Amino acid sequence: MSPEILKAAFADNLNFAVGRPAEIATPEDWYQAIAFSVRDRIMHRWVRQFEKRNAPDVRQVAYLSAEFLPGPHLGNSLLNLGITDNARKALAGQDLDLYIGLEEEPGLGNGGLGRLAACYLDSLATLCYPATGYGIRYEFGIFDQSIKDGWQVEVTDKWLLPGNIWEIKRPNFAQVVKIGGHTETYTDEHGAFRVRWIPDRVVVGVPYDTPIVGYLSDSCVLLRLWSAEAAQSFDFADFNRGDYYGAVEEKVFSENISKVLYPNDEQLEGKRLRLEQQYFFVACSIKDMIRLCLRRGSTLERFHEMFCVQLNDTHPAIAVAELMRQLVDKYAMPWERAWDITRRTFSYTNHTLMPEALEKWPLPLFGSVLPRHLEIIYEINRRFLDEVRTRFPGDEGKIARLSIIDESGEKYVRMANLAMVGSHTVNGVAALHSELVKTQLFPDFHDLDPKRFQNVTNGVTPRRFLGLSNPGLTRLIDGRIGDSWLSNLDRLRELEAFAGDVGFQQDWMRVKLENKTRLARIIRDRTGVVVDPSSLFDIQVKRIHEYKRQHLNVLHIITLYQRIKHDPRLQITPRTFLFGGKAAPGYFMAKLIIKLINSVAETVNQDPAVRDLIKVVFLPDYNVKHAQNIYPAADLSEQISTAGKEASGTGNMKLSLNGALTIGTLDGANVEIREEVGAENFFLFGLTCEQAARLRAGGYNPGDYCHGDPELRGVIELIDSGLFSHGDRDLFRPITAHLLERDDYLLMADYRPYVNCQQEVDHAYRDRHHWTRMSILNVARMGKFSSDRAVREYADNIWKLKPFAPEA
Ligand code: H53
Repeated sequence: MSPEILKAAFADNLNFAVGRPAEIATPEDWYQAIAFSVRDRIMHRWVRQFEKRNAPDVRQVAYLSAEFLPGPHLGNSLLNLGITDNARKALAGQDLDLYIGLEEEPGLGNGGLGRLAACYLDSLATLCYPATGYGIRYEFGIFDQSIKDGWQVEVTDKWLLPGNIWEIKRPNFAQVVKIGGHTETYTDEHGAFRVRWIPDRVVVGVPYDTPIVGYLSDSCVLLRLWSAEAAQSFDFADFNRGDYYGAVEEKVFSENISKVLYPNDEQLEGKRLRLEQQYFFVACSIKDMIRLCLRRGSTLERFHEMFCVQLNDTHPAIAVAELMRQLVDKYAMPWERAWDITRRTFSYTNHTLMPEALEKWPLPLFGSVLPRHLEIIYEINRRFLDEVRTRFPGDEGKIARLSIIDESGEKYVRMANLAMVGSHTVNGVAALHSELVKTQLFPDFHDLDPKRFQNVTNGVTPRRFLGLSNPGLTRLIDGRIGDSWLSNLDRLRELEAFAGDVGFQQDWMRVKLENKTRLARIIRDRTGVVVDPSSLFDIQVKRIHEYKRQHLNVLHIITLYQRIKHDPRLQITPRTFLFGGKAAPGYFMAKLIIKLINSVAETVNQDPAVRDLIKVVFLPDYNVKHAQNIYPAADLSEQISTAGKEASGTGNMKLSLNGALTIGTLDGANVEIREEVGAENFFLFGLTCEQAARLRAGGYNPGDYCHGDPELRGVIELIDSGLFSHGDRDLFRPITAHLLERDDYLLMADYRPYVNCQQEVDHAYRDRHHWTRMSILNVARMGKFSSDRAVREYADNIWKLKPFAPEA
């Protein structure tokens, strides 16, 4: 696509789509004109693929996810189309990056899980797999975070306010969804006993389609997000009676379903609306697949040959019961046949071992929203438990644990058990996690059928997280090994040959310094804190959660502060500690940790005795867009969760891919990152998962660690002294008391090994050539963590999916 053609396209769209002549066009107008031009090119590919996608023998994957976090589209689509440079030329002197930066991101997810879904769409498109991502078009995505007086303040997200050029509304594919009510039995015209669901209300799901273009691949996948609308805009009976508000109520009520994303990451919220959201998008998606299957002339007997459906965590697990309902109630298929098709259709990814994240719904709530599904789940469960009883006669404990219904106290529907029973395969998201899924989470299911368990270690797209975010490093790598590595990340290995090359190391350091200088400017503009780009950038960006242990990082910062105060001549490697991440609005401890970080920052940054040796920054509103500026500037990546708690992590991969060295525990994918990059290029500390379990089993007493370590005691006392809280000795007491009395996440036990390991980091950074060599080797050995590898594993081992043949 030549610059001239693009120039003409931009001018056309400015005139005819945006309606603003160039003389008066604002940067927002230009953004829109460029975005329309890019969308046209994506649509061209999408339309060209039509026949391939609709060929009778094409099987496709439907990726069902309550969250997608794609990030801004424009920059990435230009990159994937291979037209960034020509777009720049076409704009002759105008600032393309300014326009790219204007785009609001769709924050339709909380963190790792939603971003993973977006990376997988990028890879599915790049590798030419036929795929659709199905989800919810939340009107309000994840809240924007601002910081007031050190506390997190949530501000509503308004991503749709400027309009969304990338989506196309498809009212002709709308689906009607039932909710609530009751069921009744009847006899059909053939004399068969049947059940029908009489709902309380119906809602219409309208799909909005966003095509996602692959990297230099000629291929697109579809992101189809459902928006809830009222079945009728007004209830005319009420309206005619003059009850205007009553008439509008129904509309508002219906539209509530897709109104707002629940802002909890890994914490279940047993709210009716959340269950309705889950059912809403699942029901629309399953019906959409049935429509497509029938339209292609296939019978539903072959549904599982046309579609494989991946359940991204338990949020869409109700799909198992919904497909059964459709096949049995609507299409009158015998139960056994329907169950066979269902089991062959679904596979389930587990993303967490945290008990508070495992979804379960109180039976009365579930029954009042989905009365027919509850009956179907009882029947699935009855048949399943009969099988279990024949294999393990008399083992009532096992039966209770395997049952989809938790009957130990108040009764619940366990969504993970439903997903397990209804899927042919379950996978964890990192090698360690997948082992723990077998041994800790689902040991009884594993006994029953070990073959069903697989591992697919997560991956991230190198296009967005290196090609787009870090153009300096991308150019440097291109210069040494050519440019095809972005679609074949294993080729980064070729960089190993240059790890000891002093000239290359210098270039590498220069790029890192440029990235840090850019981030320093952003930090200054957004927080007012001035940081030195030549200091070590020590970065922890992720959701705020006690298990991720941002407060362990803070304990280290206070340790250094204390040391500097005690010894005014102390020399340490100057460091900038950078934090970013949102806390769930109802998660008190996480919000207090944010306040603690900001309070320590305020004290440390202003204290002249610190001599600028350490700076602490909390960068507000961590999201995909901001992450793209942060990863390239990191020297050190903090991956310090309690072993056994982080399922995988993906930020760990993005940071290492950008040349940060990791300080981390043997948790999640850290284990595999360390295996790949080499133990000598990774700063390991802390208890292993087994050691942690043993410690807990032996009666863990966190207070002993504190009292036995004067430096740690000093740190806790300093927090309790009110030094960081303007004399308020109680403000942070919930944190310190928890650490001394319970310490669920073993910070006290891991403190000393962590602080000592940080000392090694401090020494290592002084030898900049050696550090840079390690950094190069980290990048060179990250090939495994491409989402292309992960998606191929899903396609080959779970979905049995073939890519489209390349264009002739
Ligand atoms: O999923 C990521 C993992 C990460 C895990 C995260 C996650 C959520 O973001 C939300 C819910 C959930 O159950 C898990 O915490 O470790 O990398 C993608 O697999």
